[in-house]
This record gives sequence, structure tokens and C-alpha cells, in this order.
Amino acid sequence: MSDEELNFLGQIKDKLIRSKEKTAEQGRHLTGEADSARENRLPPGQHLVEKWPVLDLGLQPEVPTALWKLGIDGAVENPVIWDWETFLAQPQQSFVSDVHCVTTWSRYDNRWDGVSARHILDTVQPLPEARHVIFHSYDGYTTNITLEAFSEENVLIAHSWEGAPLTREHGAPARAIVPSWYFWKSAKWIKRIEFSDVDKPGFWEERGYHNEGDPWKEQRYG
Ligand SMILES: Nc1nc2c(c(=O)[nH]1)N[C@H]1C(S)=C(S)[C@@H](COP(=O)(O)O)O[C@H]1N2
Ligand SMILES: [Mo]
Repeated sequence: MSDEELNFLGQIKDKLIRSKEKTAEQGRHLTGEADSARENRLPPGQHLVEKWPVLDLGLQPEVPTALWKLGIDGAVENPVIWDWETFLAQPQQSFVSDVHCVTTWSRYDNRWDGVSARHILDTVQPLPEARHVIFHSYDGYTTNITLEAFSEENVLIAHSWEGAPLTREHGAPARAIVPSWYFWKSAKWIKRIEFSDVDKPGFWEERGYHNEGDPWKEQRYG
């Protein structure tokens, strides 16, 4: 083979290895059982969609990254306020997960990039009395999850979807992703993560939605 041909093959091989490394990297970050490995991926009462719908209170705040801040505080040892640069300087992770909206649509295999809840927990160190996590958003929306749900491996504060920055309607510059609960728990335009000893039902929880929201148990309302 000529030098040129060898060089060409070498490049192809490098490319192949890089793509396999990437797949392995993503696989490693998946929780115990990947959504795609479930025998039945569609929770009861849900139907599958291809396009990603937009749902919110009708107010989609424009939050420039230069002004964006994320406060993480409450019942924690080390509260922090991250600006955009500091947020991006944290260890970055990718997860692929399914979205289940209480309005009955589900969308499979969404790839998210961002900062994991596990890293946030390591950083702020919740106090022993912390039991709940409340998300506060730039549009005034709030939603509550248990510390247990927040601690799951694939929970993320995401800035990207399918390799591209989130669009404004989907919560740019950053939103919560809590894959194991209905999507109303995944706060868009996130501004503050509050750890608390007491539970604080959020916008929809105060308006008849379930306090938790496990799609496999159909915890929709009440
Ligand atoms: N800040 C904020 N986050 C929010 C909402 C909202 O109104 N404001 N709506 C919730 C609901 S009910 C759903 S179903 C999802 C929708 O996210 P999407 O528009 O990216 O599909 O966002 C959730 N997060
Ligand atoms: Mo929703």
C-alpha cells in the first residue's frame, strides 16, 4: 500500500475509534437499565411522538447567558451561585432518556448534555435534614421533587439537546431533566435549586397535579 493509502486508512480507523469511544462514554453514563432496554418503554396511557412539543405557561423568558445565574442553596453545607462560565466549567455529562409528559405524549431517546445532579450534590453537600428539592425558574414556575428523585444518576441540569444548545422555548439556557418523573418536574429556564427539609408543592402540584409523578405508576393528578 502507498503511504497515501495507509494514511487514509489510519484516518478512518481514528474516526471509528473516536465514535466507538463516544458510544462507550455515553453507555457508561446510563443508569442501571437504559430506557431503550426496557421491554415495554411506553408507560400506561402514553402515546409516542416524534416531534418535541412545547408546553409552558405561555411566557418564554429570554435569559441571555451573560445575565443567567443558577443559585443552589437552602439546606446545604456549601451554597453556590454559578454564572454561565462557572456552570460550563463543571464536569459535563451526557445522558439519553425518554420524556413522558402528563398530557400523554412520550418521546424516546433524547440526548442531554449538562451538569449532573450527582455533581451538584457533591458540590453543595445537602444537610442531613434536606429531604426535598425545589426548582425555581425565570418565568416564576416552581416544581418540587424528592431528594431521592434528584439523586438518581441520570438527573441533569441540561444546556443541550441532541448536541445543540437548548432553544428558548425548551428552556434555554438551562433546564432540569428528571427522566424518571413526568416532564412537568423538569423545570425550564432554571434559576434556583433549593434544598429543603419541608416539601413545597410547586405551580402544578398546587393545581391538582400529583405531588410526585412516576409515569409507570400513572401519578398524574391528585
Ligand atoms: N419554567 C417552566 N418549566 C416548565 C414548565 C413551565 O411552564 N415553566 N412547564 C412544564 C411542563 S408542564 C412540561 S410538559 C415541560 C415541557 O417542556 P418542553 O416545552 O420542553 O416540552 O416543561 C415543564 N417545565
Ligand atoms: Mo406538562
